[in-house]
Parts: sequence; C-alpha cells; structure tokens
Amino acid sequence: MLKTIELGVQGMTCASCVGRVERGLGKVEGVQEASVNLATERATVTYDPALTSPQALLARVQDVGYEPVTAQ
Ligand code: 9UX
Repeated sequence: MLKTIELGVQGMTCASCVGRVERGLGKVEGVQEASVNLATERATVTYDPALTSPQALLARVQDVGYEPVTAQ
C-alpha cells in the first residue's frame, strides 16, 4: 500500500532547485512520485513504506542541498 506525505523543503529559490529536489526524491527506492511546490516550500511524495521512510526522504532532501522540515 502506497502512502503520500508532505515534507517542508527550505532553501529553494528557482525552478532548477525544484527539479533537483524532485529528481533526488524520485531516485529513492520505493518512491513512486515526488512533486515540489516552490511557492509553498513543500514536497508531496508518494512512496512504498516497505521500501523507504519519511526519515530517508528527509535525508535525501538534505543530500541534494536543501533544508528539510519535519514530515507534515
Ligand atoms: Mo536555482 Mo537552486 O539557480 O540551488 S538551482 S537557486
């Protein structure tokens, strides 16, 4: 069963930042879809909880260079 969560993502200032975060999250095993809203500074991620976790998604946001905020 897939789950969908929203994460806060701070530090994005342009559309390329959005692309980096979406691609970074999209490469995490178990992520089916990741979409980032620059205006609201949030990412909506649909994932398989058997394969990944909110903690891993937050870590990936940090790895690609942005500041994750607690899963919301
Ligand atoms: Mo846009 Mo984001 O030039 O780190 S890619 S500011």
